[in-house]
Amino acid sequence: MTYQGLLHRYGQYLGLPAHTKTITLLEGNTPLIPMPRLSRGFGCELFIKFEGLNPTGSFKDRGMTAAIGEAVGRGVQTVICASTGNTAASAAAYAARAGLRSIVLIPEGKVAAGKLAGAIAYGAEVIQIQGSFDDALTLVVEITQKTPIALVNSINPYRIEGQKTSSFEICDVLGNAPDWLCLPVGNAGNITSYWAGFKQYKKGLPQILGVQAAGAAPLVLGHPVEKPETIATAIRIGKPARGEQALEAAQESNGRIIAVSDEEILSAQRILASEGVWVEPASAAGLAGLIAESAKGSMNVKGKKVVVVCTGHGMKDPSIVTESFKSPKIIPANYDALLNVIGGA
Ligand code: AN7
Repeated sequence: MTYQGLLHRYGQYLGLPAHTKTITLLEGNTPLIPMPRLSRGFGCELFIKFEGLNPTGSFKDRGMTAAIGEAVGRGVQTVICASTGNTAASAAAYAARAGLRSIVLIPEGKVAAGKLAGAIAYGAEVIQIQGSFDDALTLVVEITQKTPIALVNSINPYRIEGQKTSSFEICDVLGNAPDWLCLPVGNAGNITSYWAGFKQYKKGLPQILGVQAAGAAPLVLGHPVEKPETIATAIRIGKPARGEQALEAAQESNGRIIAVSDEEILSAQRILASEGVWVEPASAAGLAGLIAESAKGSMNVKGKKVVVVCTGHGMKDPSIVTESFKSPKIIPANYDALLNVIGGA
């Protein structure tokens, strides 16, 4: 039978109320891409779980099919979220699918072009906040406590349920859990979901490496960051809602949460692209973390299976790439000019 989406495939493993409706864009079922060159470099078997290939270009669709389906089932008419961009686009798409009104709050000027455009295209009411993601989250929590508007940030437990499905898929493809799972950490919903999913699926447990951006690393510093800053705007978050659970996941799995610089993130983004996988900056943090830890000798992955989760597609944030390159050369439309500019084969 053709693929029918995550609730159809894994619904029996998810703690969702009976009233949950199936609102799907056939999310999930993303490829686990072998990376032969990177594998040789590390002496391990490395795979990218490419979550950028979900319908709206990020892993958020896994949680949104569950959260929006639940909201529709209990008669909700309007949903709201705070977002660094990907949650906004995903909420907007699933709300559109379900015929709901969606409102998204984003930090002014700090959302990548592909995400903002997505949210607008899917018909969300987009509101910019003169403040951070954390300020926006505080506002949506308050309004959903005082009105019937439903919250679809990952504080919503059904988001976590839906996002567990990625760990199930990894186990189903590999036969078992990998030895290590490396992923970016922002508001800390995803690391919480993976750990819950691996524990539930009983196909072994990976060690988890959670990676924050150095300018937005509350879980590494041990305190909230008032003014988070990073080019990886997706994870520009100073007060993660599920910070405690993220630390628990790292500790219980015998892994850790570390921080990497923006330069390390951009370098990892280039490395992935050089093997044909273009991800947005935040999504390269997992690989940046793996590179940093291996270089320090504090993570031995020799002969191990390592999955690096790439959470969002490169097309979400085109300007980060185009702005760091010189504009393509312009030549007259003739053969000699072409030959001259390419200088032979
Ligand atoms: C590409 O969209 O928080 O640790 O509002 O977009 O579960 O928050 C996005 C987060 C990693 C971090 N990679 O995941 C939002 C938002 C990408 C992301 C994360 C995000 P969490």
